[in-house]
Amino acid sequence: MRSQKILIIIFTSLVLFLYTGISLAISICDVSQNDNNGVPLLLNSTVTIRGIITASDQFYAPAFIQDTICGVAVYDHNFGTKVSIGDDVTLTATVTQYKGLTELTNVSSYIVHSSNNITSPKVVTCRDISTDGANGVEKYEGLLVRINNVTVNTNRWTVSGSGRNYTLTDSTGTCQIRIDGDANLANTEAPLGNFDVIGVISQYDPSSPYTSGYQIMPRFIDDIIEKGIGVATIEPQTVTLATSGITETVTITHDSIGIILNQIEVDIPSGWIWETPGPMGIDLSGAGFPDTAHMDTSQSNDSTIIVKGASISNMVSGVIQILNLTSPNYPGRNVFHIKTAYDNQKLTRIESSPFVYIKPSEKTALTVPPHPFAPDLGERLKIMFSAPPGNHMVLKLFDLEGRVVVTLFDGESSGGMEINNWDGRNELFERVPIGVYILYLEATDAKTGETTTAKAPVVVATRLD
Ligand SMILES: [Ca+2]
Repeated sequence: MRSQKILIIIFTSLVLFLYTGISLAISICDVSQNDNNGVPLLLNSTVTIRGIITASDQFYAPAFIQDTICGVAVYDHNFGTKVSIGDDVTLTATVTQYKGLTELTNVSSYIVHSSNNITSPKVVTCRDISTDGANGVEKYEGLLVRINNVTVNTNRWTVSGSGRNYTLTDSTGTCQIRIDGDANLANTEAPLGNFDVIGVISQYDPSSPYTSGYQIMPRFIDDIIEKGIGVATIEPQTVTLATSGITETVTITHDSIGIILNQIEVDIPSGWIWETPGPMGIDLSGAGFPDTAHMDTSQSNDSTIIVKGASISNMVSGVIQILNLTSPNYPGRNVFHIKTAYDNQKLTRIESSPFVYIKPSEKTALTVPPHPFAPDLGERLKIMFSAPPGNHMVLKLFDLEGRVVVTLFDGESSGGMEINNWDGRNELFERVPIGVYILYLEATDAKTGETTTAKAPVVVATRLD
Protein backbone atom coordinates (compact mmCIF):
# COMPACT_ATOMS: atom_id res chain seq x y z
CA MET A 1 0.00 0.00 0.00
CA ARG A 2 2.76 2.39 1.01
CA SER A 3 4.73 1.96 -2.20
CA GLN A 4 1.50 2.29 -4.17
CA LYS A 5 0.81 5.61 -2.45
CA ILE A 6 4.30 6.85 -3.22
CA LEU A 7 3.97 5.76 -6.84
CA ILE A 8 0.75 7.74 -7.10
CA ILE A 9 2.45 10.79 -5.56
CA ILE A 10 5.38 10.52 -7.94
CA PHE A 11 3.06 9.99 -10.91
CA THR A 12 0.87 12.99 -9.95
CA SER A 13 3.95 15.17 -9.48
CA LEU A 14 5.32 14.08 -12.83
CA VAL A 15 2.06 14.83 -14.65
CA LEU A 16 1.82 18.27 -13.02
CA PHE A 17 5.46 18.94 -13.77
CA LEU A 18 5.03 18.04 -17.43
CA TYR A 19 1.85 20.11 -17.80
CA THR A 20 2.81 23.21 -15.85
CA GLY A 21 6.59 23.17 -15.45
CA ILE A 22 6.03 23.52 -11.69
CA SER A 23 6.58 20.46 -9.54
CA LEU A 24 4.02 19.71 -6.87
CA ALA A 25 5.22 19.70 -3.29
CA ILE A 26 4.84 16.39 -1.48
CA SER A 27 4.52 16.19 2.30
CA ILE A 28 7.75 16.13 4.33
CA CYS A 29 6.26 13.05 6.03
CA ASP A 30 6.45 11.28 2.65
CA VAL A 31 10.20 11.98 2.63
CA SER A 32 10.49 10.61 6.20
CA GLN A 33 9.14 7.15 5.28
CA ASN A 34 11.73 4.42 5.77
CA ASP A 35 11.93 0.67 5.28
CA ASN A 36 12.45 -1.59 8.32
CA ASN A 37 16.19 -0.91 8.21
CA GLY A 38 15.71 2.85 8.37
CA VAL A 39 16.52 3.50 4.70
CA PRO A 40 14.33 6.20 3.06
CA LEU A 41 11.81 4.77 0.57
CA LEU A 42 12.44 7.79 -1.64
CA LEU A 43 16.24 7.41 -1.56
CA ASN A 44 17.84 9.11 -4.60
CA SER A 45 14.51 10.62 -5.74
CA THR A 46 14.20 14.31 -6.53
CA VAL A 47 11.39 15.80 -4.45
CA THR A 48 9.74 19.16 -3.87
CA ILE A 49 8.65 19.92 -0.31
CA ARG A 50 7.40 22.92 1.62
CA GLY A 51 8.04 23.85 5.26
CA ILE A 52 9.42 26.33 7.78
CA ILE A 53 13.17 26.64 8.33
CA THR A 54 14.14 25.76 11.94
CA ALA A 55 17.94 25.86 11.46
CA SER A 56 19.71 27.66 8.63
CA ASP A 57 23.53 27.75 8.88
CA GLN A 58 23.95 27.48 12.69
CA PHE A 59 25.67 24.08 12.16
CA TYR A 60 27.31 25.29 8.90
CA ALA A 61 25.29 22.35 7.48
CA PRO A 62 22.74 20.81 7.50
CA ALA A 63 19.78 23.19 7.66
CA PHE A 64 16.46 21.81 8.95
CA ILE A 65 12.95 22.33 7.60
CA GLN A 66 9.61 21.06 8.88
CA ASP A 67 5.85 21.24 8.62
CA THR A 68 3.66 20.71 11.69
CA ILE A 69 4.23 16.92 11.77
CA CYS A 70 7.54 15.98 10.10
CA GLY A 71 10.96 17.54 9.56
CA VAL A 72 14.02 16.81 7.46
CA ALA A 73 17.66 17.91 7.18
CA VAL A 74 18.81 19.85 4.12
CA TYR A 75 22.51 19.29 3.49
CA ASP A 76 23.44 22.25 1.28
CA HIS A 77 25.52 24.97 2.94
CA ASN A 78 24.86 27.49 0.19
CA PHE A 79 21.09 27.06 0.67
CA GLY A 80 21.55 27.40 4.47
CA THR A 81 23.27 30.77 4.09
CA LYS A 82 20.45 32.09 1.86
CA VAL A 83 17.53 31.34 4.19
CA SER A 84 16.72 32.25 7.80
CA ILE A 85 14.95 30.55 10.67
CA GLY A 86 11.22 31.22 10.22
CA ASP A 87 11.28 31.32 6.42
CA ASP A 88 8.43 29.42 4.72
CA VAL A 89 10.22 27.71 1.84
CA THR A 90 9.39 25.43 -1.08
CA LEU A 91 12.50 23.59 -2.29
CA THR A 92 13.46 20.89 -4.76
CA ALA A 93 16.33 18.55 -3.86
CA THR A 94 17.48 14.93 -3.86
CA VAL A 95 16.77 12.49 -1.01
CA THR A 96 19.99 10.98 0.40
CA GLN A 97 21.08 9.39 3.68
CA TYR A 98 24.19 9.96 5.79
CA LYS A 99 24.82 7.73 8.83
CA GLY A 100 21.08 7.18 9.11
CA LEU A 101 20.13 10.85 8.78
CA THR A 102 17.74 11.48 5.88
CA GLU A 103 19.00 14.53 4.03
CA LEU A 104 17.84 16.56 1.08
CA THR A 105 20.98 17.45 -0.92
CA ASN A 106 21.75 19.52 -4.01
CA VAL A 107 18.93 22.05 -3.71
CA SER A 108 18.18 22.82 -7.36
CA SER A 109 15.59 25.53 -6.72
CA TYR A 110 13.76 27.17 -3.84
CA ILE A 111 11.26 29.94 -3.16
CA VAL A 112 10.85 31.86 0.13
CA HIS A 113 7.12 32.56 0.53
CA SER A 114 7.31 34.55 3.79
CA SER A 115 9.59 35.12 6.78
CA ASN A 116 9.46 35.27 10.60
CA ASN A 117 7.05 32.34 10.94
CA ILE A 118 7.14 30.84 14.42
CA THR A 119 7.71 27.09 14.91
CA SER A 120 6.86 25.87 18.42
CA PRO A 121 9.11 22.99 19.43
CA LYS A 122 7.29 19.73 20.14
CA VAL A 123 7.74 18.77 23.81
CA VAL A 124 9.24 15.27 24.06
CA THR A 125 11.18 13.17 26.58
CA CYS A 126 14.60 11.55 26.52
CA ARG A 127 12.93 8.17 26.06
CA ASP A 128 11.06 9.45 22.97
CA ILE A 129 14.38 10.50 21.42
CA SER A 130 16.45 7.49 22.34
CA THR A 131 13.78 5.08 21.05
CA ASP A 132 12.96 6.93 17.82
CA GLY A 133 13.36 4.80 14.69
CA ALA A 134 11.92 1.51 15.99
CA ASN A 135 11.17 -0.66 12.89
CA GLY A 136 12.40 2.25 10.76
CA VAL A 137 9.58 4.60 11.81
CA GLU A 138 11.04 7.97 12.78
CA LYS A 139 8.61 10.23 14.60
CA TYR A 140 11.11 12.92 15.59
CA GLU A 141 14.11 12.96 13.24
CA GLY A 142 14.34 16.38 11.59
CA LEU A 143 11.85 18.02 13.99
CA LEU A 144 12.45 20.92 16.38
CA VAL A 145 11.75 19.55 19.88
CA ARG A 146 12.00 20.63 23.51
CA ILE A 147 12.97 18.40 26.45
CA ASN A 148 12.12 19.86 29.85
CA ASN A 149 13.92 19.43 33.18
CA VAL A 150 17.12 17.72 32.14
CA THR A 151 20.60 17.59 33.62
CA VAL A 152 23.83 17.01 31.74
CA ASN A 153 27.09 15.18 32.55
CA THR A 154 29.36 18.20 32.03
CA ASN A 155 29.80 21.72 33.34
CA ARG A 156 31.14 22.96 30.03
CA TRP A 157 30.14 22.30 26.38
CA THR A 158 33.71 21.44 25.44
CA VAL A 159 33.98 20.77 21.71
CA SER A 160 36.95 20.22 19.46
CA GLY A 161 36.45 19.59 15.77
CA SER A 162 33.01 19.05 14.29
CA GLY A 163 31.16 18.41 17.53
CA ARG A 164 30.84 16.40 20.71
CA ASN A 165 28.10 14.41 22.42
CA TYR A 166 27.06 14.58 26.07
CA THR A 167 24.40 12.64 27.96
CA LEU A 168 21.15 14.24 29.11
CA THR A 169 19.06 12.74 31.90
CA ASP A 170 15.37 13.41 32.51
CA SER A 171 12.69 11.51 34.47
CA THR A 172 12.29 8.99 31.63
CA GLY A 173 15.95 8.07 31.15
CA THR A 174 18.94 9.30 29.20
CA CYS A 175 19.52 10.57 25.68
CA GLN A 176 22.27 12.16 23.64
CA ILE A 177 22.83 15.87 23.09
CA ARG A 178 25.22 16.86 20.32
CA ILE A 179 27.01 20.20 20.55
CA ASP A 180 27.99 21.14 17.01
CA GLY A 181 31.41 22.76 16.65
CA ASP A 182 29.89 25.61 14.60
CA ALA A 183 27.04 26.41 17.03
CA ASN A 184 27.69 29.44 19.22
CA LEU A 185 27.30 27.46 22.44
CA ALA A 186 30.37 25.32 21.70
CA ASN A 187 32.93 25.83 24.49
CA THR A 188 30.62 27.81 26.76
CA GLU A 189 29.54 26.92 30.31
CA ALA A 190 26.87 24.23 30.67
CA PRO A 191 24.13 24.65 33.33
CA LEU A 192 24.78 23.17 36.77
CA GLY A 193 21.21 22.35 37.68
CA ASN A 194 18.03 21.45 35.79
CA PHE A 195 17.35 23.15 32.51
CA ASP A 196 15.19 22.80 29.39
CA VAL A 197 16.70 22.28 25.97
CA ILE A 198 15.43 23.01 22.48
CA GLY A 199 17.02 21.52 19.38
CA VAL A 200 16.54 19.63 16.14
CA ILE A 201 16.70 15.83 16.13
CA SER A 202 19.58 14.41 14.14
CA GLN A 203 20.90 10.87 13.75
CA TYR A 204 24.36 9.34 13.65
CA ASP A 205 24.28 5.61 13.12
CA PRO A 206 27.29 4.24 11.23
CA SER A 207 25.80 0.86 10.30
CA SER A 208 22.59 -0.83 9.16
CA PRO A 209 19.93 -1.04 10.46
CA TYR A 210 19.81 2.76 10.72
CA THR A 211 17.43 2.79 13.66
CA SER A 212 19.51 4.24 16.52
CA GLY A 213 21.93 7.05 17.28
CA TYR A 214 19.36 9.86 17.63
CA GLN A 215 20.53 13.08 19.22
CA ILE A 216 19.17 16.54 20.00
CA MET A 217 21.19 19.40 18.51
CA PRO A 218 20.70 22.82 20.12
CA ARG A 219 21.26 25.60 17.57
CA PHE A 220 22.56 28.35 19.84
CA ILE A 221 22.96 29.46 23.46
CA ASP A 222 19.30 30.50 23.68
CA ASP A 223 18.23 26.87 23.11
CA ILE A 224 19.64 26.06 26.57
CA ILE A 225 16.98 27.44 28.88
CA GLU A 226 18.20 27.93 32.42
CA LYS A 227 16.04 28.66 35.44
CA GLY A 228 17.62 31.75 36.93
CA ILE A 229 15.30 33.91 39.01
CA GLY A 230 14.22 37.26 37.65
CA VAL A 231 12.90 39.21 34.72
CA ALA A 232 14.89 41.77 32.77
CA THR A 233 13.92 44.48 30.31
CA ILE A 234 16.12 46.68 28.14
CA GLU A 235 15.61 50.14 26.66
CA PRO A 236 15.89 51.26 23.92
CA GLN A 237 14.82 48.04 22.17
CA THR A 238 15.47 49.28 18.64
CA VAL A 239 18.60 51.11 17.52
CA THR A 240 20.23 52.11 14.25
CA LEU A 241 23.29 50.15 13.13
CA ALA A 242 26.84 51.45 13.56
CA THR A 243 25.76 54.23 15.93
CA SER A 244 27.94 55.46 18.79
CA GLY A 245 27.00 57.04 22.12
CA ILE A 246 24.11 54.67 22.87
CA THR A 247 23.03 54.12 26.49
CA GLU A 248 21.18 50.84 27.09
CA THR A 249 19.20 50.62 30.33
CA VAL A 250 18.69 47.14 31.84
CA THR A 251 16.09 46.81 34.62
CA ILE A 252 16.03 43.64 36.75
CA THR A 253 13.05 42.62 38.87
CA HIS A 254 11.57 39.41 40.22
CA ASP A 255 8.46 38.24 42.02
CA SER A 256 9.77 35.37 44.17
CA ILE A 257 8.87 36.37 47.72
CA GLY A 258 11.64 36.00 50.29
CA ILE A 259 14.48 35.80 47.75
CA ILE A 260 17.07 38.56 47.50
CA LEU A 261 19.14 38.63 44.30
CA ASN A 262 22.60 39.77 45.28
CA GLN A 263 24.55 39.26 42.06
CA ILE A 264 23.71 40.26 38.52
CA GLU A 265 25.59 39.62 35.29
CA VAL A 266 24.84 41.30 31.97
CA ASP A 267 26.62 40.06 28.84
CA ILE A 268 27.04 42.54 26.01
CA PRO A 269 26.53 40.66 22.74
CA SER A 270 29.32 40.35 20.18
CA GLY A 271 29.30 43.06 17.55
CA TRP A 272 28.75 45.79 20.13
CA ILE A 273 31.65 48.00 21.19
CA TRP A 274 31.71 49.36 24.72
CA GLU A 275 33.80 52.53 24.50
CA THR A 276 34.27 52.85 28.29
CA PRO A 277 34.35 49.23 29.48
CA GLY A 278 34.36 48.22 33.13
CA PRO A 279 33.10 50.10 36.18
CA MET A 280 33.55 53.54 34.56
CA GLY A 281 30.98 52.73 31.88
CA ILE A 282 28.19 51.66 34.27
CA ASP A 283 25.64 53.74 36.10
CA LEU A 284 23.62 51.92 38.81
CA SER A 285 20.33 53.13 40.23
CA GLY A 286 17.13 51.79 41.75
CA ALA A 287 16.49 50.62 45.31
CA GLY A 288 17.83 47.15 44.44
CA PHE A 289 21.28 48.73 44.36
CA PRO A 290 20.86 50.46 47.74
CA ASP A 291 24.19 52.24 48.07
CA THR A 292 25.60 52.43 44.57
CA ALA A 293 28.90 53.76 45.86
CA HIS A 294 29.55 50.37 47.48
CA MET A 295 28.29 48.05 44.77
CA ASP A 296 31.15 45.87 43.58
CA THR A 297 31.48 46.10 39.78
CA SER A 298 35.22 45.46 39.74
CA GLN A 299 34.97 42.12 37.89
CA SER A 300 33.33 43.77 34.87
CA ASN A 301 35.34 43.65 31.65
CA ASP A 302 34.87 44.74 28.05
CA SER A 303 31.85 42.52 27.39
CA THR A 304 30.53 41.48 30.81
CA ILE A 305 29.07 43.50 33.67
CA ILE A 306 29.05 41.92 37.12
CA VAL A 307 27.37 43.67 40.04
CA LYS A 308 27.86 42.22 43.52
CA GLY A 309 26.25 43.27 46.79
CA ALA A 310 22.86 43.96 45.22
CA SER A 311 19.60 43.65 47.13
CA ILE A 312 16.90 43.09 44.52
CA SER A 313 13.72 41.71 46.09
CA ASN A 314 10.16 41.29 44.86
CA MET A 315 9.65 44.86 46.11
CA VAL A 316 12.59 46.70 44.57
CA SER A 317 14.36 46.57 41.23
CA GLY A 318 17.88 47.30 40.09
CA VAL A 319 18.71 49.47 37.09
CA ILE A 320 22.00 49.23 35.17
CA GLN A 321 22.78 51.88 32.59
CA ILE A 322 25.47 50.81 30.13
CA LEU A 323 27.01 54.01 28.81
CA ASN A 324 28.83 54.75 25.57
CA LEU A 325 27.91 51.73 23.47
CA THR A 326 28.36 51.53 19.70
CA SER A 327 25.83 49.32 17.93
CA PRO A 328 26.91 46.54 15.53
CA ASN A 329 27.47 47.08 11.80
CA TYR A 330 24.87 44.49 10.82
CA PRO A 331 21.11 44.26 11.40
CA GLY A 332 19.55 41.58 13.59
CA ARG A 333 18.34 40.58 17.02
CA ASN A 334 21.00 40.89 19.75
CA VAL A 335 20.29 39.13 23.07
CA PHE A 336 21.77 40.68 26.23
CA HIS A 337 22.05 37.55 28.38
CA ILE A 338 21.24 38.17 32.04
CA LYS A 339 22.35 35.97 34.93
CA THR A 340 21.29 36.32 38.54
CA ALA A 341 22.30 34.72 41.85
CA TYR A 342 20.81 34.68 45.32
CA ASP A 343 22.55 33.74 48.58
CA ASN A 344 25.82 34.24 46.67
CA GLN A 345 25.17 31.02 44.73
CA LYS A 346 26.26 30.42 41.14
CA LEU A 347 25.12 32.99 38.58
CA THR A 348 22.37 31.37 36.46
CA ARG A 349 20.88 32.68 33.24
CA ILE A 350 17.28 33.81 33.48
CA GLU A 351 14.70 32.09 31.29
CA SER A 352 14.30 34.88 28.74
CA SER A 353 16.92 37.53 28.38
CA PRO A 354 15.98 40.81 26.67
CA PHE A 355 17.14 41.72 23.17
CA VAL A 356 17.83 44.81 21.11
CA TYR A 357 16.86 44.91 17.44
CA ILE A 358 19.40 46.51 15.12
CA LYS A 359 17.54 48.14 12.23
CA PRO A 360 18.89 47.59 8.71
CA SER A 361 20.13 50.54 6.71
CA GLU A 362 17.25 52.63 5.36
CA LYS A 363 19.19 54.78 2.90
CA THR A 364 22.15 54.74 0.57
CA ALA A 365 25.07 56.32 2.40
CA LEU A 366 28.83 56.66 2.07
CA THR A 367 31.29 58.14 4.56
CA VAL A 368 35.07 58.59 4.51
CA PRO A 369 37.34 60.40 7.00
CA PRO A 370 37.47 64.08 5.97
CA HIS A 371 41.28 64.40 6.05
CA PRO A 372 43.78 63.46 3.29
CA PHE A 373 45.40 60.04 3.61
CA ALA A 374 48.93 58.97 2.67
CA PRO A 375 49.08 55.38 1.38
CA ASP A 376 52.91 55.55 1.13
CA LEU A 377 52.98 55.86 4.95
CA GLY A 378 51.00 52.64 5.15
CA GLU A 379 47.75 54.48 5.83
CA ARG A 380 44.46 53.01 4.66
CA LEU A 381 41.26 54.90 3.97
CA LYS A 382 38.34 53.57 5.99
CA ILE A 383 35.32 53.73 3.67
CA MET A 384 31.94 52.95 5.23
CA PHE A 385 28.92 52.46 2.99
CA SER A 386 25.45 51.02 3.12
CA ALA A 387 22.14 50.66 1.29
CA PRO A 388 18.76 49.14 2.19
CA PRO A 389 18.71 45.32 2.13
CA GLY A 390 18.09 43.78 -1.30
CA ASN A 391 19.95 46.55 -3.15
CA HIS A 392 22.83 45.76 -5.47
CA MET A 393 25.72 48.06 -4.55
CA VAL A 394 28.62 49.12 -6.76
CA LEU A 395 31.32 51.28 -5.21
CA LYS A 396 33.86 52.84 -7.60
CA LEU A 397 36.62 55.41 -7.33
CA PHE A 398 36.95 57.87 -10.22
CA ASP A 399 39.65 60.40 -11.04
CA LEU A 400 38.69 63.97 -11.89
CA GLU A 401 38.62 63.12 -15.62
CA GLY A 402 35.83 60.64 -14.86
CA ARG A 403 37.92 57.50 -15.44
CA VAL A 404 37.36 54.47 -13.18
CA VAL A 405 40.46 54.00 -10.97
CA VAL A 406 39.25 50.97 -9.02
CA THR A 407 36.02 49.08 -8.23
CA LEU A 408 35.95 48.50 -4.47
CA PHE A 409 32.64 46.62 -4.09
CA ASP A 410 30.12 44.94 -6.38
CA GLY A 411 27.52 42.85 -4.56
CA GLU A 412 24.31 42.56 -2.58
CA SER A 413 23.52 44.72 0.44
CA SER A 414 22.64 42.82 3.62
CA GLY A 415 21.31 46.06 5.09
CA GLY A 416 24.51 46.33 7.13
CA MET A 417 27.37 48.82 7.17
CA GLU A 418 30.11 47.60 4.82
CA ILE A 419 33.69 48.68 5.48
CA ASN A 420 36.49 48.82 2.92
CA ASN A 421 39.98 49.80 4.02
CA TRP A 422 41.39 51.08 0.72
CA ASP A 423 45.17 50.86 0.37
CA GLY A 424 45.52 53.55 -2.35
CA ARG A 425 45.98 51.09 -5.24
CA ASN A 426 44.17 50.93 -8.58
CA GLU A 427 42.83 47.91 -10.50
CA LEU A 428 46.42 46.99 -11.46
CA PHE A 429 47.57 47.15 -7.79
CA GLU A 430 49.63 50.30 -8.55
CA ARG A 431 49.73 53.23 -6.14
CA VAL A 432 47.55 56.01 -7.54
CA PRO A 433 49.13 59.50 -8.01
CA ILE A 434 48.47 62.07 -5.30
CA GLY A 435 45.42 64.21 -5.99
CA VAL A 436 41.68 64.40 -5.61
CA TYR A 437 39.37 61.49 -6.45
CA ILE A 438 35.64 60.88 -6.22
CA LEU A 439 34.12 57.82 -4.54
CA TYR A 440 30.78 56.90 -6.10
CA LEU A 441 28.26 54.44 -4.63
CA GLU A 442 25.37 53.29 -6.77
CA ALA A 443 22.62 51.13 -5.23
CA THR A 444 19.91 49.50 -7.36
CA ASP A 445 16.77 48.11 -5.75
CA ALA A 446 16.39 44.54 -7.08
CA LYS A 447 12.57 44.75 -7.04
CA THR A 448 11.80 48.26 -8.33
CA GLY A 449 14.97 48.90 -10.35
CA GLU A 450 15.20 52.29 -8.67
CA THR A 451 18.76 53.61 -8.32
CA THR A 452 20.10 55.78 -5.51
CA THR A 453 23.62 57.15 -5.23
CA ALA A 454 26.05 58.73 -2.79
CA LYS A 455 29.46 60.28 -3.41
CA ALA A 456 32.40 61.63 -1.44
CA PRO A 457 35.72 63.28 -2.33
CA VAL A 458 38.99 61.52 -1.42
CA VAL A 459 42.36 63.29 -1.19
CA VAL A 460 45.44 61.11 -1.68
CA ALA A 461 48.46 62.81 -0.10
CA THR A 462 52.08 61.89 0.55
CA ARG A 463 54.78 62.35 3.19
CA LEU A 464 55.71 66.02 3.71
CA ASP A 465 59.42 66.12 4.56
CA1 LIG B 1 17.00 8.40 9.80
